Amino acid sequence: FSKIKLYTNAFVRQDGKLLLGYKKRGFGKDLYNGFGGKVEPGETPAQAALRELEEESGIAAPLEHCGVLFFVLPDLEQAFHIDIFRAEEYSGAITESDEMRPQWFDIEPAYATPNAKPAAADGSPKEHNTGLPPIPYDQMWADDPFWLPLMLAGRHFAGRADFGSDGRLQKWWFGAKPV
Ligand code: 6U4
Ligand code: NA
Ligand code: NA
Repeated sequence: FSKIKLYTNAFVRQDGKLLLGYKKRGFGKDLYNGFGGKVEPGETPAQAALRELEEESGIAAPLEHCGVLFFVLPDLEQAFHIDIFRAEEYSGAITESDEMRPQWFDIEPAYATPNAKPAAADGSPKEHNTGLPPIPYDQMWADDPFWLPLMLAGRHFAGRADFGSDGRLQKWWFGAKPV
């Protein structure tokens, strides 16, 4: 590949819940994700992250940079560099946009680990404090379970994911910076 396209993705959490958006059109349609998009010419990634968050969810937040992801797709002369941002507070009214339908999910620590299916000792589903659904990893990009738990744990992280022509993850690496 010859080009690196810059994107952003922003995640807002508050009181044990995480705000995601259901993507209604375009790239990643029908998947839940943070709010973000292309970094436009003349913008820094931090500026783009604030703009995209506002455009797609209606809110403003004190975003902090917390990670970098690098995606490689087959048959494309480009790779995607995504700066990930997080915030623990926001202002404004959460508003559905043409592109995203915002929805809160429960950040239950046990659910924040991929493949963990928390259950009480008697096998019944674990109760959530918020009454919200758990993070919908099965309706998110395939790489998300590898790094979202790092973000939720407050770590700084980086990773690379290579997707095959079947749309599945072929090869990946994700890691957190030492604390
Ligand atoms: P336009 O063309 O302006 O509507 P724009 O909003 O700039 O698009 P969009 O919505 O295509 O960009 O952005 C894609 C979003 O998806 C970015 O936030 C990055 C994110 N993304 C892309 N690949 C991803 C992946 N494999 N895992 C992930 N997020 C990904 O978690
Ligand atoms: Na977008
Ligand atoms: Na955009």
